[in-house]
Amino acid sequence: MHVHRQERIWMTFGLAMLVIFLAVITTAAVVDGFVPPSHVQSIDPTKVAQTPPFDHPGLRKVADGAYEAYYVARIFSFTPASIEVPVGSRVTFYVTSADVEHGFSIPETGVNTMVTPGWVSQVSHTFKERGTFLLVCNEYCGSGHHMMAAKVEVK
Ligand SMILES: [Cu+2]
Repeated sequence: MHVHRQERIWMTFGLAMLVIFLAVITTAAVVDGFVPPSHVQSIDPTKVAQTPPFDHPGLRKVADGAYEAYYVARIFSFTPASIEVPVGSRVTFYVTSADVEHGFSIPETGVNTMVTPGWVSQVSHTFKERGTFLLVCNEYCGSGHHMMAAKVEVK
């Protein structure tokens, strides 16, 4: 079979690019410990209900004005469904999924992260205004996705 010289050049170029891209991705994965952004802690997604602190999700006070909130996302709800913090509180959210990919977003606050099974997402926010903040899933996760919400009460 005769392959035209220019065609051979472009096939070689394409193949070389493929090899370079695979080498870069493999190097990033192996050498740099490639993980999704902000997801530094891993968890067995099949054992979320038995893994502390996600076996008892909820709000923990760590200091005056500082809280940690542990959430489990699963189709189609967040646990806890509601938390209440004093105005001015800094809340660090730790979120994991017990099933599929979810989102974790509190509009108008900058709290917005993906929730990937096997990983613990972490995001912090200081609530400077009183009110009821809606917490929603913003990654389509199935037929009940639009009902997947919780709330943060700032009093
Ligand atoms: Cu969803």
